[in-house]
Amino acid sequence: MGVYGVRMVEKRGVCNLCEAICGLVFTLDDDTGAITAVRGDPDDPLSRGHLCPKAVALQDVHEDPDRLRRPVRRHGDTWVEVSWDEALDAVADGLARAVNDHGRDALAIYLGNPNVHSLGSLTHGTAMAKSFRTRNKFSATSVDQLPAQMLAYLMYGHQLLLPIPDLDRTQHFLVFGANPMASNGSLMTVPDFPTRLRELHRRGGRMVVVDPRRTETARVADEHHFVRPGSDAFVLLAMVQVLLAEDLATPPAYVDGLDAVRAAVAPYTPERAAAMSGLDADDVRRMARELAAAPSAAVYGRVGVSTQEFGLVSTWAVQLLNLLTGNLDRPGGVMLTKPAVDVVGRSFVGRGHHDLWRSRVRGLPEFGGELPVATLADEILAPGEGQVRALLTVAGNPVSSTPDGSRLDEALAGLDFLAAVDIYVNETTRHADVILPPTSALERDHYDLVFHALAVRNTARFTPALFDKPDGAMHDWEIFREIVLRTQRRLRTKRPLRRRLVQAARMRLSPTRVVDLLLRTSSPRLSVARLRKGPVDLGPLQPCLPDRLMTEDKRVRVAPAEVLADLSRLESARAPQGLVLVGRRHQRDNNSWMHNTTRLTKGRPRHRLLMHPHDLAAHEIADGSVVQVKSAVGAVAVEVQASEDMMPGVVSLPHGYGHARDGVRMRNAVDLPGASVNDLTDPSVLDVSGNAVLSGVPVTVTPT
Ligand SMILES: Nc1nc2c(c(=O)[nH]1)N[C@H]1C(S)=C(S)[C@@H](COP(=O)(O)OP(=O)(O)OC[C@H]3O[C@@H](n4cnc5c(=O)[nH]c(N)nc54)[C@H](O)[C@@H]3O)O[C@H]1N2
Ligand SMILES: Nc1nc2c(c(=O)[nH]1)N[C@H]1C(S)=C(S)[C@@H](COP(=O)(O)OP(=O)(O)OC[C@H]3O[C@@H](n4cnc5c(=O)[nH]c(N)nc54)[C@H](O)[C@@H]3O)O[C@H]1N2
Ligand code: SF4
Ligand SMILES: [Mo]
Repeated sequence: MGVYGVRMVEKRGVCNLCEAICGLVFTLDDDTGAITAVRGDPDDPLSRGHLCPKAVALQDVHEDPDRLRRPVRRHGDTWVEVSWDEALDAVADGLARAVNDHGRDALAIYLGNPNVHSLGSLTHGTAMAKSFRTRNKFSATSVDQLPAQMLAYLMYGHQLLLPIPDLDRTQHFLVFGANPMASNGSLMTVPDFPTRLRELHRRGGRMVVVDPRRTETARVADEHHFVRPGSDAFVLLAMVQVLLAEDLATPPAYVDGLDAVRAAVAPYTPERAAAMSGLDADDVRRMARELAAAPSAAVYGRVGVSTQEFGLVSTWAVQLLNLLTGNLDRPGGVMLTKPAVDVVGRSFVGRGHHDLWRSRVRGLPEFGGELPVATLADEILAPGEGQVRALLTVAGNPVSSTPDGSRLDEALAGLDFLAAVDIYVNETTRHADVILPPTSALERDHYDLVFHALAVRNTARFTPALFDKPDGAMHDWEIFREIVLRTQRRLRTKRPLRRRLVQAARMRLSPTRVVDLLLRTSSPRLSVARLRKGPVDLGPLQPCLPDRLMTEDKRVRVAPAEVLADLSRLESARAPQGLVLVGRRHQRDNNSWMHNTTRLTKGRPRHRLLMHPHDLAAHEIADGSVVQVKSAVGAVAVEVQASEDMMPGVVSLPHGYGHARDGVRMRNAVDLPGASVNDLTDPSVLDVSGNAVLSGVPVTVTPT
């Protein structure tokens, strides 16, 4: 019984918005079923009661009248609700027509970020994507963590063998290009970073941050260094060079290629790093020595390190620092996880492969079956055999999230057919012929297959849907199943009947059933029924190398040829003249969506260009004025804000804004169109992994 005689019930749930995967407790009015409160679950062994403002906004998304609940078809500029049957048939017709008329590669697919946050996407969405057998598969991976996955594949033998900072035990945390105070961590599932950092300080540990902006994380660090965007490789390699030159390296026995590393890093001295990066040579040397001297240390690099011109080399250098200081696989260092459902060990996710085929227009190599999304517009626009004619996007917004979004925006308008599985009309799905909206996150069962495998502690949690599936709604996995079955039926070249039957049977198994089977056959043996009683703590990360390596000889390849070859490109890098642009995230932003919840958007606008006062003065720009920011590919008008937190020479704009195109306001935003930073980022410049370069973009800023 609650207050005023209103009957309240509490239900466990989860926030699937970011990688922290916080366990939640929802309070519901038992009579109306309405959510009356959301709080962090204090009994959750991973998130320990944490939540951020976005969790509360899950309710806003759920209740948002602009969230699509029925499939819609576009008629000119208007959307018409249609039945599921009509919508699914129209999608299958459109996709199959492209394949029948122009071949399999004429159908492209783009998988956006929320796919990794939905159980149904992982169990059924990836199977759907595979079933198309197109070479034109794209995802948010290549605007995010592709260098990390490629390097894990090259060094450790599996794209998801990603060593995770053992944050709860480390004594020294060295962070390059990440802002976990705002992002809550990435490739490091770490709910409640602020408390965990306080604990680190309490046990005498230190955090050092290297970032071109004095971020929320830099502010609470023991030491912060500005770094010129894109120059991390010079700093990181110089640190490796110091470790080796000063005989401070203590690598494990199971590594191959150390001599090649020694030779490769020899030219990268702290003095050279200083000239390129703006850090002090003595600081670089000291940082290397302190790393070697720390009882335990974890070096961590994230979006700022991977979405830049030398993403793969920088990511490699981060791994080398951990490995050479003996911190790989050491408590308090960086460790591999052992989740209840071991997606790596059980081959739920493949090891990866590289360069099995190349993109048609630019000849860019695939990784793990995907091509760099920076070239999606080329594949749509360039005529010829294999041209993309139809596109299916799932939970993505590449017009806002990938480089030169404006060009992609134009390209999408020219497609024969575009279908989207999405809950909003956004900058991308507005071009769709049909949008298929799945149930909301609160209407779905969840078990986190991906982020348990990237977490700072081994735990297992299953959360049943908070609300029943409403009448006339479909779960995402049901939509994927129908797309596969209906499209296959229409294809002229059919796959063998047996394979189709096996596939159909698989697609009929619900995600919860799949997870249950996986849990029951894992060690320790768990089940969905067991986890319905509450989450299970499997303890801190455990040493497991070299056993867990997936290379054939169970040895780490520390000098992959692909990385060494890219050093020649690094050799020719020049420190940029003029201003460069970097991105930023705010705790109350979530990539390109959720700008339509007032709870998250009220207050001062956050989409301004930050610029150092000296730079403003040098360019004769007044604080608060509207400026034009121009790059090689485009220009946007934004308000500028003076900020001492910026490194001089660097300006910062958050991504995910730009919600009005051609004067049309999208339904994923209320009153703050802002400008899209990806109208400035340049798809012609890529990291060798194929990852987009979103950081260190040369720009000019002029008064308007
Ligand atoms: N310049 C610049 N660009 C960036 C970045 C940057 O730092 N700077 N960051 C990059 C990174 S790290 C990422 S991950 C990408 C993200 O880029 P994307 O994945 O392309 O885009 P999101 O903004 O995450 O859009 C997700 C869409 O999914 C929809 N959605 C939400 N929940 C669901 C659901 O449950 N089911 C379905 N079907 N749809 C749903 C939302 O309506 C939204 O339109 O952006 C990248 N782009
Ligand atoms: N609130 C919130 N949380 C999120 C998200 C969100 O949109 N909002 N998105 C989620 C997603 S999809 C992801 S991938 C993660 C990302 O998680 P993080 O990587 O922690 O997030 P960012 O804020 O992008 O941090 C990148 C940092 O790199 C810095 N940087 C830019 N260029 C360089 C460079 O060349 N060198 C160095 N050393 N630093 C550089 C930037 O100033 C920025 O501080 O966050 C996740 N969590
Ligand atoms: S940190 Fe915030 S957005 Fe991320 S999972 Fe937790 S509550 Fe959700
Ligand atoms: Mo991301």
